[in-house]
Amino acid sequence: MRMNIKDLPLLVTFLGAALLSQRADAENQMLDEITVRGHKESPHETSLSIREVRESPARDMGEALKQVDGISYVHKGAIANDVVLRGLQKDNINVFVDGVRLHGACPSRMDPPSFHYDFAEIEQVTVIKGPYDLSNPGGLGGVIDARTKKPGIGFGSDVSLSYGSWNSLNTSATASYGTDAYDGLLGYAYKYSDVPKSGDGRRLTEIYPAASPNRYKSDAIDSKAYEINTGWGKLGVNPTLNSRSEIGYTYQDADHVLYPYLKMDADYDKTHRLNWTYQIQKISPLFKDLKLQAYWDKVNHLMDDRYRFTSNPSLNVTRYYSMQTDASTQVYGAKLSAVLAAGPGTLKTGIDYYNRNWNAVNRRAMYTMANRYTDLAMIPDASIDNLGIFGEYKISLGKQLVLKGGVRGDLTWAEANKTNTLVTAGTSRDFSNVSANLQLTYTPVKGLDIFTGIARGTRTPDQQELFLDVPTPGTPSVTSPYWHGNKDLKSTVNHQADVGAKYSTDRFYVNTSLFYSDLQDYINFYQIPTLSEKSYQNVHATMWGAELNSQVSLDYDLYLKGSLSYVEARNESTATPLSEIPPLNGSVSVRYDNGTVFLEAMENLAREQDRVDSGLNETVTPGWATTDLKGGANYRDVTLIIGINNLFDKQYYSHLSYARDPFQSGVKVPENGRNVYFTVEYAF
Ligand SMILES: [Cu+2]
Repeated sequence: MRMNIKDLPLLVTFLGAALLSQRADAENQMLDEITVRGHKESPHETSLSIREVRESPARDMGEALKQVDGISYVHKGAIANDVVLRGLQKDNINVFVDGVRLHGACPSRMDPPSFHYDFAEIEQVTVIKGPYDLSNPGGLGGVIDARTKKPGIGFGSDVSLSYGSWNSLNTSATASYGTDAYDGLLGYAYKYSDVPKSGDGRRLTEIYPAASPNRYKSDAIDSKAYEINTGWGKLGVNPTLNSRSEIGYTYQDADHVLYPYLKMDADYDKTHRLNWTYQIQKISPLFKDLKLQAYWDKVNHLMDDRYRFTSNPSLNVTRYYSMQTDASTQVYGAKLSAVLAAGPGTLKTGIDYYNRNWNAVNRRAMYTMANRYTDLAMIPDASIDNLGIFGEYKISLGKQLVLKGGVRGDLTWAEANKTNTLVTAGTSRDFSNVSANLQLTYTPVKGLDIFTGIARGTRTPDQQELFLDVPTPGTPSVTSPYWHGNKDLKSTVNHQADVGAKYSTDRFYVNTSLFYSDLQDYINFYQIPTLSEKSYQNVHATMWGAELNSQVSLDYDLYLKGSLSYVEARNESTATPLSEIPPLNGSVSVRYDNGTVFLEAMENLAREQDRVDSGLNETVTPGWATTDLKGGANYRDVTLIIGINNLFDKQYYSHLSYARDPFQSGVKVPENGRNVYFTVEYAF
C-alpha cells in the first residue's frame, strides 16, 4: 500500500491511539507490581516478576533472583548459579517449581534446582522468607517457588531472542491454545554462551595460576561455556466449571558446562520433570478446595576433568580424565491437600510423601595405584523417604487482625544401598520432626501492615551430609584432605522470630523486616582438628538480619526502587562467624517509564565481608559497586530491550564465589565484566 499525504492525519491518530493504549497497559504493569508487593504480599514475602527477569541479562533463575532483597547467589561459572536466602543455602531452603521438589545430581551443586527450569516456562517467582511454609518438609530458611505459565483462552504465542557479550544467546518460543474446556502449551528454549570475561579482561577460564594443575587446557580456555536445550509441554482439562486437571512435562539437556569454581566441568546434565495436578474448588460451603498432586523428576549428570591439565596423559592418567563423577538423582512424590471452612476461619490441611534417591560414583586415576579408576560409591545409592502431615488455621479477628497458625509433623528415613569406606549397605537413620508457627498481621490503619511471627522449622541431613565418602589416594594431607559425611548427624531445628512492617498506597510501598534465628544442630562443614579431614558437624548457630525495600511511583513517569539486605551469622559452639555469609548489600534504581519507552539506571553495592570462618581458611572479600543501564521500547506486540551491565568494567568478587571443598579449586571466580545485551520479544 502506498502512503498518501491525505492519510497522514489518520496514521497519526492511529499511532497515537496505539501508543496511548500501550502506555496504559505498560504503565499499569509497573503500578500492578507496586500493588501486588504493597497490598497482596505479607511483609515476609517477596516476588520477582517475569518482566524483571526478561529485562536483565541473567542466564538462569539463580542469577535473576539476586535482584530480590535477602537473596544472593554462588557464582561458579557462566551459568548454574545457586540461590542463597538470608545466608542459608542448599537444603536449608526449598527451591520448587509449581510445588515440585527438584534436586540436583551433582555433589558439588553444579546443577542446583533453579538451574533445571527455563525462564520461558515461568510466570512468577514467590519467595517466603523464614520457616513459614508448613505445606512442605524442610526449608527451614524459606521457600522459593516458581510458578509456570498457564495457557490463556484462544491462541497465544511468544518468541524471545536475546544476544549479548561473549556470544551469549538466549532464545525461546512458546505457543498455546485454550478453550473453556481444555488448553495446551508447548515451549522450547535454547541457550548458548562463550566463556565470559571479568573486569580485568580475562576469561573466567583464565583465573588459575600458570602452574596450577587444575588450569584449563589451552583449547578449552575459549571453548563454549554451556549449551542448553529445554523443551516442555502442558495440557489442561477443565471437566467441570470448578475443576481442573493439568499435566506438564519438561526435558532439559545441558551440554558442556564449564565450572571454573571447581576442579571438574560437566559433560552433560539431562533432566526430566513430570507434574500432574487435579483440583476441585467450591465443592460445598464447607469444602472450599481439594488438590491432588503427583510428580517425578530425574537428573543424570556426568562431570570430569578432561578440559584441565590434571587429565594430561601420564604414567597414572591412562584415560581421558584423571577424575570423574557419574551422578544421578530421582525424586517422586505426591500430595493431597484441602481447604475447609472451619468455624470462623479456614483450615488448610494435607498429607504428603516424597522419595529422593541419590547416587554418585567417583572414579580417579590415583585412588589406589593397584586398582586405577576403580568405582567408588561417593554417595552410596542412598534414599530419603519423607512422610508428612500438616494443618494450618487462619482466622480474622475483627478488621485489623489476622491470626494464622499451624503445625506439621514429618517422619524421615535415610538409607544407604551401597557400601563405601564410611558406611555399609543397609546403614539407615530415622528422623522425626515437628514444625510449627504462629503469625499475626495487624493492620491498624489502611495501608499499614505489621507482621510478627514465631516459628519452628526443621530439616533433616541429606544423603551427602550423612553418607558421603571421598577418600584420598594414600595418606590424607592438607592439600588432599579426606572428605566424608557424618552418619550420626541430627536434624537442624530453627527457632525463628520475625517482625516486619509495610506501608503502602497505590503508588508507593516500603517494607522492612527483621529476623532472629536460633539454629540447634546447624549442619556445618568443618575441618576436623589435627586430622587432614573435612566433614559435617552439628553446631549451635545464631543468625539475625534485616531487609528493607521500597518501590515508588513519582510524577513525570519516574519510578524509584531500592533495597538493602543484611545478615550476620555466628557459630556459637566455637564463637566464630559462620562461613559463606553474604555481606551487607543493596541496590538503588531510577526508572523512566511512560509505557512505551523506559530507561533505567541501577547501582548495585556490597560492603566488604570481614566476618569469615578462618577454620576453613575463608578470607576477607572487599566491597564493590557496579552500575547497570538499560532501556527499551514497546510497540504493539513487540518489545525491544538493550542493556549494559557493569558499565565501568569493574573487577570484583562476590564473597560466596569460592569453593572450599569438595574439589576445591583454590581460586575465586570473579563476576562478569562489562557486558552488553539486546533482547527482542514478540508476544500476542
Ligand atoms: Cu558435577
